Amino acid sequence: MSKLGIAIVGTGMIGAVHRRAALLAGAEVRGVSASSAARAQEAAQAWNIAHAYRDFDEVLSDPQVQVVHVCTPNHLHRAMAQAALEAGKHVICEKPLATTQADAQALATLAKSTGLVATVPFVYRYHPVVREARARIAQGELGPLRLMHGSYLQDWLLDPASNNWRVDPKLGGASRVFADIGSHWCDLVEWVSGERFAEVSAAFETVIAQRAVATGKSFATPAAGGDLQTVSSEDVAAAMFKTGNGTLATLTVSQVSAGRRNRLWFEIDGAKASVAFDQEDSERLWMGYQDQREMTFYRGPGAGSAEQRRLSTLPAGHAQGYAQCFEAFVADTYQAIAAERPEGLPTFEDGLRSALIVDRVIASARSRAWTSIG
Ligand code: SOE
Repeated sequence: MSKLGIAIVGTGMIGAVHRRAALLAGAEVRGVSASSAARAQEAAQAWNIAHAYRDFDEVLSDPQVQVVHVCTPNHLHRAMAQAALEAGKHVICEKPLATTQADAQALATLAKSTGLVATVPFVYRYHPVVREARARIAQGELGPLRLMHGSYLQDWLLDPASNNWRVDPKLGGASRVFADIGSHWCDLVEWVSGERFAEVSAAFETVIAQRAVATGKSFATPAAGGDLQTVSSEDVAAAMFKTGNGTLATLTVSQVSAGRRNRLWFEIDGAKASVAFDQEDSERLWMGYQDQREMTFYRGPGAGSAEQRRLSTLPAGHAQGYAQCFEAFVADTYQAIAAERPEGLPTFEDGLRSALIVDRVIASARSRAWTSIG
């Protein structure tokens, strides 16, 4: 069978993650495209890829490319994903799918009408113990849910000298911390709990009013003493949700919490048991009971739900993490192209759901009122 031909568009940190996952899933990386031909050349050399595309149009007209991986800044997602689908290519588009709900809706509608595979990397769904939590909740092990809570905290924007294209609403969208990482938490908690948020009350704060002007590189810290830029996107956010079942949920999100590098944490409390997951300690799942028992489920292929075992590609005790999640997500996307139906694959429909939540969170933060999610 011939290899699936793919192109990577965007050469920042996440483009490199896509490239590695694509190679491991057996694809042939036909070429790479970037903001300039020179940058594409640089990446092609660093990644050992034969071809650097002149521009995005050359990607679209390459008949060997069946899948386009859109790894560019957020404001480019809509136009690129749309053009790729219209050119008959399957698409993996980085999250957020688009910077507005209307654009995400247009993409989801287009993807559906073409029948092409179109996915969004909500990759934390691919932690094996997250699948375990989902299976246990679905089987009723927690009983009716009483409360959901958690946070997603990072510190890479704590230093006022640090900056990134995500900080600029023209490139990143109207929301920064919520759309960038709060979106992951909401996707994960809705998917694991099986409940959907129906209303929200949210608040945003920009706690660092000015930052050094951003460089073109992902996650780079500019040299101190340069020009300053006024910040309008939020550094921290708090949100209260109520699900359609009436379950209350609270979420705290930050990119300025010292020592918290990528701490996505959630706890779901039910009438019979509670379950908690910490992305930075992702080999285990905690469960607690009222009769003074606690249980730790360790990731591994030898026990637990079918999906937990399927995604445990290494033996227990041989730590898996973010990279394996990404690899499993990309492999499942390619499986879907081969007409399989892998469980829990996040599609443009999930990207649209996320865009709706982000839109409502922004509306609530602006109006200071409980807002329906619909
Ligand atoms: C930066 O905040 C970032 O790379 C996000 O954009 C990712 O989606 C998240 O997985 C890790 O942090």
